[in-house]
Amino acid sequence: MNKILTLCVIAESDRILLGMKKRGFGAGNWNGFGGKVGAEESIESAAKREVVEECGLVVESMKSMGVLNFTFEGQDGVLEVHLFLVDAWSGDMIESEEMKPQWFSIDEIPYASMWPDDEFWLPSCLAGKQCNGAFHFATDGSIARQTVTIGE
Ligand code: 6OG
Repeated sequence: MNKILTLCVIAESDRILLGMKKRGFGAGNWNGFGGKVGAEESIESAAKREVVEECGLVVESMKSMGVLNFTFEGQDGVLEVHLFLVDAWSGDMIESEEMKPQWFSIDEIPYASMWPDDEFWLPSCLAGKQCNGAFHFATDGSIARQTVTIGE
């Protein structure tokens, strides 16, 4: 069964907000904010809901940046992750049960503590380029195969 998820990258010209995932899938990694799209909601409203739930910020403006498909050796199904770049928000940042948010300089993105696919698309996403791709993960968590297409 395919699962549809969202991933929001919250960024200004020189810094990016990442969250340390405290529990569940990807715990111990810094990542953008997002999660599963509910049966009754649009992908965009799920993306905004996940951001406010996970770090307290209200998305005021975001741009659709592409879709990343993830598959895992020995597991059925595809994680279809819809990517958004958030460039305007309001509200106060909070730590949630799921995520501890922290700003990082664009020059000091902690790729060593992030999903290994991020380095292949995040710089382009931050530069405003569309990112579409597919990553197949081996059982040891490394990337076995990948295709990434970077647009304008
Ligand atoms: P929950 O299942 O906890 O949301 N996600 C990934 N993000 C990156 N960068 N790489 C991956 O490689 C990912 N797999 C999932 C989607 C999980 C959150 O983590 C993202 C969601 O934002 C495998 O609700």
